[in-house]
Amino acid sequence: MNVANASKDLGSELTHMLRDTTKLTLRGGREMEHIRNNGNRTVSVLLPALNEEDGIGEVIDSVPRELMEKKGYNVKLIVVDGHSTDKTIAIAEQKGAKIVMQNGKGKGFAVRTAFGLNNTDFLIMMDADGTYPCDQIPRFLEHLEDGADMVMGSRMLGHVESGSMSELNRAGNRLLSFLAHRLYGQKTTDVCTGMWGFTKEAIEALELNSSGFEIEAEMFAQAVKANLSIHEVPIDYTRRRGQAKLGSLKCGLMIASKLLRKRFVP
Ligand SMILES: Nc1nc2c(ncn2[C@@H]2O[C@H](COP(=O)(O)OP(=O)(O)OP(=O)(O)O)[C@@H](O)[C@H]2O)c(=O)[nH]1
Ligand SMILES: [Mg+2]
Repeated sequence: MNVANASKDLGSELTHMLRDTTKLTLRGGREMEHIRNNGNRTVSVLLPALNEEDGIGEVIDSVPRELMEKKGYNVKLIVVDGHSTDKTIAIAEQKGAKIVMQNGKGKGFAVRTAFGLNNTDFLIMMDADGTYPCDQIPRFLEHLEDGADMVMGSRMLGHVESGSMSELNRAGNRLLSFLAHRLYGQKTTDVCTGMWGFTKEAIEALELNSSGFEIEAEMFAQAVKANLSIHEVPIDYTRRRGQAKLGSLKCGLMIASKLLRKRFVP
């Protein structure tokens, strides 16, 4: 081995060592923080539900509670119910979830009711119909721990199971996400997503007044206005159990109108 090669090898060895040391320090720091906060960090997993007896049990069972608890989180499972007339509440209660009855009518009212009661450090929200990947909750928490104020799961960056999203909904979502990006200058590929993560402070910063399915667009708009740090995470999307509650065209128009009003009306 000549001198030039030897010094090159030594240089690259040193670079690796330095990188590993930095990693170790970071990891060590994080672990210490987790130990310090063990049992103190609280997370709510929030499921807005209206007549979801076919999916809610499976969704609750799929929340990786043990893993989250092992990581030092205190986990609360909350179902905010829209006055379901089927077995949704009974199933959720039997599975150990806390039931909150929403004020008003519509998903927007449900989310606002639950946000108003939140007292946990983090909150992860997802549909109760079995379409969103519960196993990704820890990844959302990692982003929140790493400095995100709000995390949006993007189905457009993940895999959408055939039959889970109609062509109309897919096209509408693309159009609305494009509109949201152009109006607010913040990239989003899935402004209608149903899987979100928030810090407590982010929830407190969001001023919301939606009653229905325009709530997601409003959360995005208000988060940008409040200068929150928004992370987008790819997620897969699967077929729903039970009946959809969303009427595509009317909801699409309400979402577009919400995005425009929040941008231009003070
Ligand atoms: N509490 C409450 N939950 C609601 C209300 N409307 C819808 N939801 C819930 O909000 C979530 C989203 O509604 P979905 O019907 O799944 O709408 P979507 O996900 O856009 O449509 P799909 O892709 O067909 O599932 C589901 O868990 C519903 O049960 C409501 O008025 N109150
Ligand atoms: Mg759904």
